[in-house]
Amino acid sequence: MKIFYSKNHYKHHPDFEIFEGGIKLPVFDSPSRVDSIISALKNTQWAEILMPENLDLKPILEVHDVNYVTYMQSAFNEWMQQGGELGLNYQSSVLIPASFPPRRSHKIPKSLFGRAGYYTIGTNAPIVAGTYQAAIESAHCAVSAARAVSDGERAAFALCRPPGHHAGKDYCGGYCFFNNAAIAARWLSSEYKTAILDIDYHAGNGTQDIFYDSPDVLTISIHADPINHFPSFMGYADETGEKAGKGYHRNFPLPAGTNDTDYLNALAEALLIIQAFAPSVLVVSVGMDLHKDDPISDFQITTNGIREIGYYIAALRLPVVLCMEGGYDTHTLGKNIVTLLSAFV
Ligand code: SP5
Ligand code: ZN
Repeated sequence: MKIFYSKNHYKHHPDFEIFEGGIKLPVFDSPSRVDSIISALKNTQWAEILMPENLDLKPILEVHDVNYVTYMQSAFNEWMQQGGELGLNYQSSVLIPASFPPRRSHKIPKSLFGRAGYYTIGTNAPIVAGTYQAAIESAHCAVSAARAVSDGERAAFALCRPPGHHAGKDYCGGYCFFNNAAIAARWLSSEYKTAILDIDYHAGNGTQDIFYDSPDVLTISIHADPINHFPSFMGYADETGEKAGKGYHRNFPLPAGTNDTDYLNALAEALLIIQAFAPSVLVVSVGMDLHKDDPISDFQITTNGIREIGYYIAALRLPVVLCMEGGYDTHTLGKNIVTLLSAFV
């Protein structure tokens, strides 16, 4: 299986993120996550590890607002200048906004801090010097995997870091900057009927948002109930799309303690909806934070459950583009990814 991955992911390495109460924690989305996956893949007989193609901004701008992309490109340099003026030790700092727009506001301020708030949904998407480059190459991994599948591969894996599914058309959040899976799906959808299945522990709010009024790409997310978990404001069962997209989005919020059987029942229901849509290609947002050992998950999914999830998805007999999202237990992450991908080999 072709695996697309860029070493430049490590250039995105903020030291901390901010949790509720202003608590600074070491980032969960650490570069070592990718090391865990790469070393597990290298121990298989089937992983062919490749660099992504350089596809410039074009496929990214098919999904993201040009002013948001421009903000992402310049934000850290602006922060270095302004942080300097404020007397901060900017070399070791990260850009995290502190003010966010009120409901109904669509004003985009000129100040860096105003724009940072406008283009960000929370304090868990810190920007450092290499964030933009890493995020661009992460998106290129997704499009490269899409192209491999378009060229006839049964499945390809985009080892994206930073992840993507919390990023919307014009916002970052939840460790995500560009929505890799949405970019791959939009790229594929010009030629193929495309569906996205999101199995990350968190609701794929960015993906939901991007395709919410579109009947072209069916989007389905299975996740922890947002009533208790990030991203809190989207991912509820009654959100099914709007306008022409009505009926083309579905959410499956699941309770704390969800085990393999519970999860596979929800997945089977989701897969029936995908079969009824009859896509010719499937993009999967692969978050391994659904595993029982993940530090920010309260599901009870085992590695055997993850194997079954792979078999269930593979049984659709569709070409599949798998994009890495979350998953923060570096001890099990590599093994779980290899277990899932094995279903497609
Ligand atoms: C891609 C992905 O998996 N992003 C996940 C982002 C989760 N961010 C956590 C936000 C912090 C919420 N506070 C949790 C309190 C836990 N007791
Ligand atoms: Zn997640």
